[in-house]
Amino acid sequence: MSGPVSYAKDGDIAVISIDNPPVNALGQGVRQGLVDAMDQFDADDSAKIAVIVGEGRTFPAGADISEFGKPPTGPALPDVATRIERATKPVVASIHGTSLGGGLEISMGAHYRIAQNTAKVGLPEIHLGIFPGAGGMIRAPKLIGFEKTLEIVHSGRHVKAPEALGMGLIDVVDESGDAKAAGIAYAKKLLEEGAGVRRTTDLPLENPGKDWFDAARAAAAKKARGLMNFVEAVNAAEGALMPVDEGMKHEREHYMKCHMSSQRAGMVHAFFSERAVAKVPEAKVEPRPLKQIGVIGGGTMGAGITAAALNAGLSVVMVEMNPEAVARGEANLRRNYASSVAKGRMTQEALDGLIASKMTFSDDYAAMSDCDLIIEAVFEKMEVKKEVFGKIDAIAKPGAVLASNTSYLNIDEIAAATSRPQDVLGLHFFSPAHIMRLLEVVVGEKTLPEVAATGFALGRMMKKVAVRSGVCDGFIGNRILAKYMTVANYMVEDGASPYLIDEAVREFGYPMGPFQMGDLAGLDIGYFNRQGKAADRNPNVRYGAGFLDEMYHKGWLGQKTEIGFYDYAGGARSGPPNPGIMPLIEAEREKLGVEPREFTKEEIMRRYIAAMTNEAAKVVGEGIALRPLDVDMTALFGYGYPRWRGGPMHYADEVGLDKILADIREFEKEDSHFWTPAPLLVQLVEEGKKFADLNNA
Ligand code: T1G
Repeated sequence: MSGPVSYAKDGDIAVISIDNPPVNALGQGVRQGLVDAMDQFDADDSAKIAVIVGEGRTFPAGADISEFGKPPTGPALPDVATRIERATKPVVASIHGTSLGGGLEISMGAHYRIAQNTAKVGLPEIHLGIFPGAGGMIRAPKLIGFEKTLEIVHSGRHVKAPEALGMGLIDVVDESGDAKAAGIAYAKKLLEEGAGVRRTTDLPLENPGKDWFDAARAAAAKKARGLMNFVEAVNAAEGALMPVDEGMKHEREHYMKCHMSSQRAGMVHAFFSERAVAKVPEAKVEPRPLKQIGVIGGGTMGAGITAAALNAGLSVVMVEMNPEAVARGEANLRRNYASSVAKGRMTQEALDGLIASKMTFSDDYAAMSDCDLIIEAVFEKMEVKKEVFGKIDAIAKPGAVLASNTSYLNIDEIAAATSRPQDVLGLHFFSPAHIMRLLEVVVGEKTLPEVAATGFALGRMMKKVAVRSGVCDGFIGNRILAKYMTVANYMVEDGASPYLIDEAVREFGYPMGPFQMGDLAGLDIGYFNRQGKAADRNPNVRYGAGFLDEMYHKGWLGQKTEIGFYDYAGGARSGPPNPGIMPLIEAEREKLGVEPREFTKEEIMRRYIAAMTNEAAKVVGEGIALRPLDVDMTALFGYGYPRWRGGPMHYADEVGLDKILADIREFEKEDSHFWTPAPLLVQLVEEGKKFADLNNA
């Protein structure tokens, strides 16, 4: 037998090995190979028992996701699991590494399961917009019951072998580190004991009743955040109570609804893109070593970056202006761990120990002279940044990487304030920096590849999704954000209520709307930003922020003042609309001479998406983002874009670039300054291409 599955003998034991690196995904060749191996095993009279094992680092980690969306090729995975189960002699699955999704489903098709104690098993399909669809919803309940099945399916978590043993998902845990030898030894033991075929689907299963399933559906719908697979998984699980063939068919029907959905396409795009963002030109360059970093500023951002660095195992020197500010910085840092301590995830002693062993606090820049990387998180003003970088330049050791956490300022200009612009880059963290996954690595004109590589290395250590960005106002994320926020403001002036806009954006799948987000971030930030740019403002460009300036002057800054677009009386995190907002907006419309008109939620989203897509296309066209997928991951991990829509560029492909361009051209008639079509968008439409074509280039 050739191909990724081999059939060998160890005495009267058939050893069926899967060899499809890197993760032994169950692609067509593996599926066919397993069916052939089962046929050979059944026909092989000298074989009394079979062991299925993965070569290399793991048992199969699931279906081959890269086949999704392509025409299906047989045999189908559910039939493979069933073929294994229907073997006429016992079959053992010997698991090491990760047995996930379809990998666990074929293990459950086997009659016995042994796992290395370091192995992890799970059904993570929920993260791909689907649920286990190769008999997993039929067999798992028979092994561990409905409740636990839904818990591991809905969480998608990796279950460590000892826990899986306790649940009954596997039969034996082995510590030898050799899955093949352990599988063979277990098979021998089973033969000696006279163990026979033990089909999972033959096991008895108690019906918890319709009310139980209805309650499970209601609970799943709550967790789903717009995804259909949560409830469909519960529907499929009911198939476990049916005769096996009928149950498998039932599971398949519900599974295919998810598999064929755009939600699945979005989630799979996110899976691959999350990994592809790391594939940057600098990825092959050796980064500089990182052990100790310096953080300038102990405010929200600096304390968040410090916590992220500590969690990554780094030592940190935090520098503030004076002893009082240093004390506040330490308090801010400790506050980042408060909920971990309160919830018992970390003891107070462990936190004190971490801070004592890894932290240095100082009000003197010289304390950072031995740091491998120094990052500033000070006030967002060019003069301030330049002064800080001049001071860093004076004390940093040769070869230290100098980073700015600015969210929009020009990195090249900041770098020019030092004698070593080649060592300077932007590391744009998102607040709270120890929680938010996105890190924009901003590569300046003179930044050396090894310096950029060090930024990515820091991202990896911190488990961030690091996206490479070029230099422009706002980089990838904030530059695009500025455009869709502006269009939201324009719509408010033209007649839409901010509450309707927030609702439309939430219904699209964002956790909050743009005005809720403004309240959360603080409306003074936008105000100062507008003030800073006032001198350069093009008078032909519509302003659109008059009502926001009015709010600033009234002190309605959002959550921090307990009133903004919404009322946060008593420090609440959400609240009813501020009754003063609509009169304020109406007065502004009157001042501007605007006759307000009706907006539907659909129209709101058309404009919102058009603004987002157009700016994103400019960001890609200008080479600020390497590929459309880099924009998608920025939006997902930094801006709350719904993962199941894949990202703004993936979604634009799905809507149709021609449709979006037609919208932009229609809006351009009203305001040609704001709505200039992106050259890349025009080009792609003319060539009949999609953004996805640029990802694959
Ligand atoms: N299919 C295709 N490629 C895969 C893959 C898969 N299932 N899993 C990983 N890869 C690629 C990945 O893109 C990367 O490629 C390389 O392998 C290493 O991955 C019917 C239908 C196993 C825990 O959801 O969670 O079964 O970037 O960098 O950090 O019910 O990969 O090197 O080119 O992530 O060591 C269910 C998905 C499938 C598991 C390893 N299974 N994989 O993590 O390495 S759906 C999953 C993972 C299913 C049935 C349904 C992780 C991992 P490249 P990596 P890692």
